[in-house]
Amino acid sequence: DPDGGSDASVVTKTRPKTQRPPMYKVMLLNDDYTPMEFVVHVLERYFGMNHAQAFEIMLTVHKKGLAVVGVYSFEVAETKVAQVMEAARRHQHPLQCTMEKE
Ligand code: TYC
Repeated sequence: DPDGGSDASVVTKTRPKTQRPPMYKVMLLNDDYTPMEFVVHVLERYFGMNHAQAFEIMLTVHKKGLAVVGVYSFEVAETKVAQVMEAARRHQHPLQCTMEKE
């Protein structure tokens, strides 16, 4: 500083934005007809839950109307939704599974 004044020293650290892929919530919706045990089975089979976890989440959906059952990349979320909807169709249950960007 040629004038002898005091320079305020401010250190700015740049933090490069790291790109993370968007994540998607997979949700199960309640209905009046799908048997509770079928929902528990779906949660065990496609979402890797143990029986106690699956039962708990099923009850949450039953009471609250819906619940997030997992968060995945787009492709994985799409596959989970398709698997659940196909299992519901095969068994002729009206169970609905949807995904939404987090
Ligand atoms: N409400 C259903 C019943 O009483 C059970 C159920 C739970 C259905 C969760 C769908 O996503 C669901 N048989």
